[in-house]
Amino acid sequence: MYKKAWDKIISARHTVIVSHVHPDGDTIGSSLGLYSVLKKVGCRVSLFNETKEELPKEFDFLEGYSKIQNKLPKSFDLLVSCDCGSLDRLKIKKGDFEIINIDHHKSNELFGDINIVLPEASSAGMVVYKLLKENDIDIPKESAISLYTSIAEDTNFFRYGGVDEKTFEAAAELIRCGANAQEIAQKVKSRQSLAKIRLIAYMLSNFELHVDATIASIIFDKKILEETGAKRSDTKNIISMLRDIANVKVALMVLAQDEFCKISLRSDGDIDVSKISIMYNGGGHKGAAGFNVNSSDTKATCKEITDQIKAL
Ligand SMILES: [Mn+2]
Repeated sequence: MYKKAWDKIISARHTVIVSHVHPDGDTIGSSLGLYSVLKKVGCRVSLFNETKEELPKEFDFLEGYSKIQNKLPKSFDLLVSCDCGSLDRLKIKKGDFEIINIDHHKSNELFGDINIVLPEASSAGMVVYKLLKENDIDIPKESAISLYTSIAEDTNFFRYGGVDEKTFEAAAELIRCGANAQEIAQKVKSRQSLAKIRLIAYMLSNFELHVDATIASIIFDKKILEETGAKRSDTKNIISMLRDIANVKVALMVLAQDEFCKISLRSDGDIDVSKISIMYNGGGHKGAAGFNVNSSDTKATCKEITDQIKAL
């Protein structure tokens, strides 16, 4: 599978690497990690993301970041998706090209002609790393930086359950290839927007607790986003702070969008919150999941999901 995939990638006339909508550090880092290797060996490669305007700024130091476009090139014969569980997450329809699907979501719909889907991998970056290693490919420094970032980001800097010795072996090898752990942590974690910090301040003084303080919830209405100047991408992961409160087992964020609510769930690992997201056609993992609810009533939606968590 790894050899077949690599042969296809290396012999393609024009490859497009695609990251998922509302991109996070894993989808960007894994895409760019592969991009840098292909550039180095002289392949023709483009980068696509449907929601380019939402690219989180903290990853702007990765090679290829500024090359990500929200328009597909006129012709290409291979599409490689990184960290996408379904075609819907790419916003691309099948066409006159082959698809290699690189992912680690257990809910992956195996939409590729070749599917390299490793549910046990802690990040999509790990899957790209494995693909390169299985083919004895030298990892250039720029690629190592992107892959390390992807792995660090999706494991919340090596804190989540999926982290195992393989994760650290890969991280060690990527550092040998030129990634600098301190520099990456500084760039990703210590360049937060003021709007995001103000949103966090709002969250910390307005969250609610339920069921003997085992569930924490926060609602972000449109008004608070306007007041703080925060964008949807600024809300990413901030509810893990509520999950980190002693006694809290599950944290819930309800974010008002135009006609629906975006839900994010984080658990301490004991409760599998992906069971709730599956009911709403969403995706995710045991400790972190997200989905949309077709309602613009944030309060009612918050109650509905809190009841689902209680039932779990
Ligand atoms: Mn991921």
